Amino acid sequence: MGNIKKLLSGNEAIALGAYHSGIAVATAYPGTPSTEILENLSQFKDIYAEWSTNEKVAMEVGLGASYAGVRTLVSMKHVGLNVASDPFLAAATTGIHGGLVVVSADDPGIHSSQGEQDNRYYAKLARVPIVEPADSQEAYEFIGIAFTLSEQYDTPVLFRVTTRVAHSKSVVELDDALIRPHHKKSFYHNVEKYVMLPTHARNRVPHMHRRMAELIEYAETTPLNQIIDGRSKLGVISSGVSYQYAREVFPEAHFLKLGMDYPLPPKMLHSFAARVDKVFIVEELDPFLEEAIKELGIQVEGKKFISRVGELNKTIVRHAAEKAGLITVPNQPSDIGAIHNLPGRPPLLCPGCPHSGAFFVLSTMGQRAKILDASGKSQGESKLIITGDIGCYTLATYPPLRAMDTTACMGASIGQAIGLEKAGVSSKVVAVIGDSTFMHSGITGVIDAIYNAAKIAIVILDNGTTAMTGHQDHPGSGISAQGVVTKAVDIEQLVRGAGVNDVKVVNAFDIKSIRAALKSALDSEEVSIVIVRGKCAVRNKARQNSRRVDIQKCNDCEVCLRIGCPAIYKEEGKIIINALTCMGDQCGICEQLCPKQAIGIFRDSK
Ligand SMILES: Cc1ncc(C[n+]2csc(CCOP(=O)(O)OP(=O)(O)O)c2C)c(N)n1
Repeated sequence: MGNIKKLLSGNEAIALGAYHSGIAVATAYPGTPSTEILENLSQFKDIYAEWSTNEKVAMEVGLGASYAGVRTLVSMKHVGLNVASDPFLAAATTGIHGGLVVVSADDPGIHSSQGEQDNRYYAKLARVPIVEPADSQEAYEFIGIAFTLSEQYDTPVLFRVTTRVAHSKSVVELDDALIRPHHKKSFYHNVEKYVMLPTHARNRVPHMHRRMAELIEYAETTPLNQIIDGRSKLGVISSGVSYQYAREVFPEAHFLKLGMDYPLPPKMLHSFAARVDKVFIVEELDPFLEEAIKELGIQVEGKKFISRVGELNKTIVRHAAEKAGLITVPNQPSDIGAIHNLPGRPPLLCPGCPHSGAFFVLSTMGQRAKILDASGKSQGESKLIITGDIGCYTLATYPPLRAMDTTACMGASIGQAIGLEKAGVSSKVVAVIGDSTFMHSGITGVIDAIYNAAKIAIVILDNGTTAMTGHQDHPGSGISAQGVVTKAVDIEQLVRGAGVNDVKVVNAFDIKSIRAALKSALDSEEVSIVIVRGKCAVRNKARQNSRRVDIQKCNDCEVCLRIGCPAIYKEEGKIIINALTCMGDQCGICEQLCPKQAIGIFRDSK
C-alpha cells in the first residue's frame, strides 16, 4: 500500500479501485444505492463510461467490451440485476475475455427501492463467484482481486455491496502498485465459446461445473477469506457490513470473515468449526451462508435469532446474541428503534414539479376523487384506473393527489394497463410513466399495445432527466454520462414510428391543454399517448418572482391545496404561498386552478 489516503464512500472506492485496476469500459443504469459508482467513473476521461438505456443493455455492452479483451465494470442496484439477469447468466455461460465485474448494490431495509431481495442467490444460479467487501478499504482492494479472479477463472464476478457499505465513508489507503495496468484490445473469434447454440452451450455447462470446483479450491486460500483468532470459544461467521456489527457485539469471539460469499471453502469452514464450541452466523437478509454451511454438515445457528427482514445494526445483532444465550446484555437503554423516533417527513413532489399538473387533472377525472376515501382506498369502481411506474411521480400515490393505482417494477405501467383493459374492466385505463423509465423499458409496452390493439391511454412525463436518482442523463436528453453532446432520442418520433397515430405533446404547466389532451386520449378507441413536457423544478434555475394569495378574493375552497404543492399550505385558517419555495414564473398551476382568481404573481423587488 502507498501512503496516499482518501476518505471515500464504498461506491467511490469501487470506482477508484476499478480505475486503478485498469478498466477501459464502465456501464450502468442509475439506481440507489449504486449510482455514484458510474458518476465517479465518468470523471475519468481516459476510459469509456456510459449510462446505458437499462441494466440489460449495460450488461450486454459490458459483455461485448469484455469479449474485446478489456477490463469492464457493470454496476446496478439489486433490482437492476433482475432486468439484466438474461445476459448475466449468458455471460456466466460463455465466460469472458477481459475481466468482467458486475456490481450489485443491494438495499436491505428498502431505503429507496421497490422491493427487498438478496442477490447472492443470483451468483448461485449463474454459478459465478461473489466478492463482498465490508468497508471502503476492502471495496477498493477487493475490486482489483475480483478482476484477477474473473480473468483467472474465465467468469464474471458478482461484486455485492449493500447500502451501508456503498454509502458510508471511511479512510482508504491507495495502492500505488495498482495504477492503470495496460490492457490489449483483441477479439478472438471462438464460436464455441461465444455463440451459444445448444451444441456449444451444452459443452459450456461442464466447464462451469469444473470452474466451480476450482473456485472452491481458490476459496480455501484466498486472502478474501480470513480467520481472526479470538479468546472465547465462540466462532462467528460473517461477511459484508454484518461483520462490522458482529465484531462489536462479540469482541472476544473467533471470526471467519468471508470476503468471498460463494463458493464457500469447506475445509476452512470445518477446521474453523472444530476450534470453537459453537458457531453463530451473522448475515443480513436470507440465510444464504447458513444454508450452504449447514449443507456441509456443520452445526450452526443464526437466522433462528436474527430477522431475515430489513437491515441489521449493532443493537439488533446484540439482541439476537442475547436471545441465543451467547451474551448477557447489561440493562441499558435500547437504541433499536432510535431512527423510528425521528419526526416523519413524508416525501412530496417539489414545488413547481412538472408532474403535478397532470396528476391533478388525472385525480379529478372519472370521478376518482369522489370514489377514493382519504386513505386512497376504493369505495366503488371509479371511471379511471391509473397504472403507475417508478420515479418521482410515484409520489402522486399519496394524498392529496392519490392518482396512482399500481406500481410494480420499472416499465410495468403500460403492460399492466394492457392487461387490465384486456381483462375487461369497465373503467378507462391510463398508464403513467416517466421519460427515463420509458426509455428503460416502456417502449416495449407501447409496441405490445400497438400490436395487440389495446385501447389504453399512456401519459409520458417528460422532465428531461432521471430525477429520482439524482438527475442523470438518459437517451432522451442527448448528453452522455461523460458530458458529451450526442443525439437525443425523440420520444414523439419513437412512438409514432412504433405505430401510435394519436400522439399529443403538451406543456406540463398548462392545465387546460393537459385536460383537453387527456380527455381526448381517454375517449380514443386506439392507443393514444400524451407527452407532458416540462423541465424538472430542481434543474430549473430560471425561477423568478413568486405567487401569492389575495385574501380578499380567497373563499377558502382549498382547490389549490389539492395540487399537493409543498409551497402552498394553510396557517391560522389562511392559505399561504411560501415565496421562497414557490417556482413563480416557471409554474403557475395554482393560479390556473383557483376558481376565484385569488392567486397571482408577486413581482420580486429589483
Ligand atoms: C430496475 C430498476 N432500475 C433502477 C431503478 C432506480 N430508479 C427508480 S425510478 C428511476 C427512473 C426515474 O426517472 P423517470 O422515469 O424519468 O422519472 P423522474 O424521477 O424523472 O420523474 C430509476 C432509475 C429501479 N427502481 N429499478
